[in-house]
Amino acid sequence: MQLLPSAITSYNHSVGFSGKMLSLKLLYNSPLATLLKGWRKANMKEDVVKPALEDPTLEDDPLRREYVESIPEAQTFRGVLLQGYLVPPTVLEGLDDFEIRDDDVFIITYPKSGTTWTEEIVSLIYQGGDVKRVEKELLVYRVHHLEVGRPFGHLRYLRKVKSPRLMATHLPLPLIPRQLRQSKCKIIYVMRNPKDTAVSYYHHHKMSTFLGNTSAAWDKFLEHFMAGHLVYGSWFDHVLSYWEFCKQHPSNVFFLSYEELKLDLPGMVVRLSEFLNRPLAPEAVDAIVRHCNFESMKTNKMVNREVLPITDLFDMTKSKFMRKGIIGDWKNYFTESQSEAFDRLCNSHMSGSDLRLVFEPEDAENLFTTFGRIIYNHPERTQEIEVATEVTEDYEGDELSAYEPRNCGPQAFFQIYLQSDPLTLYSGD
Ligand code: PPS
Repeated sequence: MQLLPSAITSYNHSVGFSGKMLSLKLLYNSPLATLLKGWRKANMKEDVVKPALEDPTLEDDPLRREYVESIPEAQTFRGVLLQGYLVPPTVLEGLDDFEIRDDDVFIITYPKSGTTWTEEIVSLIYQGGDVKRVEKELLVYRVHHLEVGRPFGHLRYLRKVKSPRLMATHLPLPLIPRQLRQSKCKIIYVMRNPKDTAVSYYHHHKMSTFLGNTSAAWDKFLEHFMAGHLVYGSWFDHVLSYWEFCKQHPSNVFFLSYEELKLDLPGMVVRLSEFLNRPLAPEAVDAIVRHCNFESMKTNKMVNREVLPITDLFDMTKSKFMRKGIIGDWKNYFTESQSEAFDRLCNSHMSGSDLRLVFEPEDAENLFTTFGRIIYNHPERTQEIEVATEVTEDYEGDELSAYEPRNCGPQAFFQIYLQSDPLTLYSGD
């Protein structure tokens, strides 16, 4: 995952390596690693972190078992599947009590939803848009990752990072530190439509050593995605619980979508900077937009994973990290019947939610032109809902009716708002 380089570079600092000298396989397959594994296993707190293959329910679920077996050192953290490489169980065990500072900023995502993009934007917002201040420093040194880190002392390292700490995690809501669940700092949650997320994650599995460099066919991978088998769990659980959380903590949680970044990068940079109380001059916004468009990020070695102090983290012959960067690539992968089955799954998961999913670039554009956002969100929420309601009345249907079966219209927003507890939404709980 995007998080891993941070771990490697942190580890590199800690052990004094420089250059491409580390190897994941070496780290995890040396005699020392075997000893360490034995020690950890003996010291694991029961019921918090477990070797995933010891889950007895896998016996009755050969499809899930097949996936779990493909992930090196797979583990579960309070029931959610995580990769084993560079996610130390000791870190996971200490996360609940990890102290959050009021001026921390957390970027939270399901993998492949636009994490790196948002990290680079936020990092630049904190540099006032001064691109020179980030062009020689790997992103992983600027945005620190919560659960993925050096084999020893990762949490200690995070505690020492100077404020304001920019941080990131892929962990689902019930697993993040308690004080983060209490919304003690600013959180940016980024969502991407699940069909494109699945395609991007599919390629990520192929290229990533820590995900087993799988050669699984797309059809099989999609089955795993739809069943919620993948590392970091079900997309629906992840997104829906954070969406409810956002509505309960509107001033501290900004819910953003990948599609919105694609459709209006300057507008989203401004909104993010205002949310973070770091307003930018127009020239600074322009600089960030130029720096963060896909073509720039694709060739930017500070973010594109081509420069990493480890030799076998990614196999870039299988896929590039900055792969396509578009809305709607899913159409090149989903068959018609897969797409229909996926829509049915979405409808069943999303039927109680007012959160909108947009799969077609044209739909995204229409919504964006109409409402100014795809997602309703504080602080403009009230105003947007007013606008949305007016537009609905004028509309007589067509564009909006496409969303009504999913109960995602503006009226549904009122029905659902503040009714549910995001933590209980999570089926893994
Ligand atoms: S990770 O590994 O979870 O951190 O990956 P993440 O960074 O969340 O997502 C990677 C996808 O985001 C795309 N990306 C971008 N798209 C458009 N513009 C910009 N600037 C940009 N930066 C990253 C990246 O290409 C991956 O998507 P796919 O669809 O695979 O191309």
